[in-house]
Amino acid sequence: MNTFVIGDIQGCCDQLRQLLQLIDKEDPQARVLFAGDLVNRGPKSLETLRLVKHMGARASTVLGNHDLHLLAVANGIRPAHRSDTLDDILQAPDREELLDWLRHRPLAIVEQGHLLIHAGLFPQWTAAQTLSLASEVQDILRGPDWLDFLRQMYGNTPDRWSDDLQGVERWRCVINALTRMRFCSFDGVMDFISKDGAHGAPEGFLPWFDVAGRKSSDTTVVFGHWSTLGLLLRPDLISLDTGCVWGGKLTAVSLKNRSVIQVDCPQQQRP
Ligand SMILES: [Mn+2]
Repeated sequence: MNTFVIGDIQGCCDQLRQLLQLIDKEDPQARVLFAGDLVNRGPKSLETLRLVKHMGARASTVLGNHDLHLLAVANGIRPAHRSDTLDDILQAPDREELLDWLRHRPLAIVEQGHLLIHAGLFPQWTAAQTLSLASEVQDILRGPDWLDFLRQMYGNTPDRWSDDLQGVERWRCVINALTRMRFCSFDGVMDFISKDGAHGAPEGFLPWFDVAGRKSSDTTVVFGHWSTLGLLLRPDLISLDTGCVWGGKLTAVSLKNRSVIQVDCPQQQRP
């Protein structure tokens, strides 16, 4: 069976439908994985959420920072941002069902030997440790105290991993890496400022996946989140965010043979 992974959709549901049609032509049974950020900034977040949820067991998605932002805004924990396009979800009759479904999505998935996350990993994490840490935070998001955690989730510290971190600091560090990280220093400090491409690293930082000795390098890591990096296909990496919402493309890559399917997208937002 073939599995396709799809990058950040951000509410560009028309392009998602086009892409799914092209995938169906290749293999109507194919499984579909999403790298997160299903919603926000694009025009049709509600339709996108409904579509992916409706795909049921055929599809899986990991949570991205925009998906978490939706949960925070819907619960009055974060103010809506000027460029947010989440109102259609917030006013939908099925909003609670959709938000509840979203909250139960994982932060990391392993499939066919590939590790799927939204953004990045610390260099000292193995693939197995990443899954285990993701599962700790998933349990919190799915548990009775999830709103308490969401209230304390935002913040840029601690910005380096330690196995000794406990409680909220531990979970915040994990979720920031998995859903926000782009650059990391040689000794494992996350940067939260630069959104540039691989050559725009702040002094002393480099793309998280190029840190020497990265312990997850024996597993192919698949991720989105980084539109200025674009499509990157390496033996150890698949980077999928090709800037759909910014007028780039929406991309699917086959995990079986790495064939690439892309749909052109009209510009919905200005950087
Ligand atoms: Mn993102």
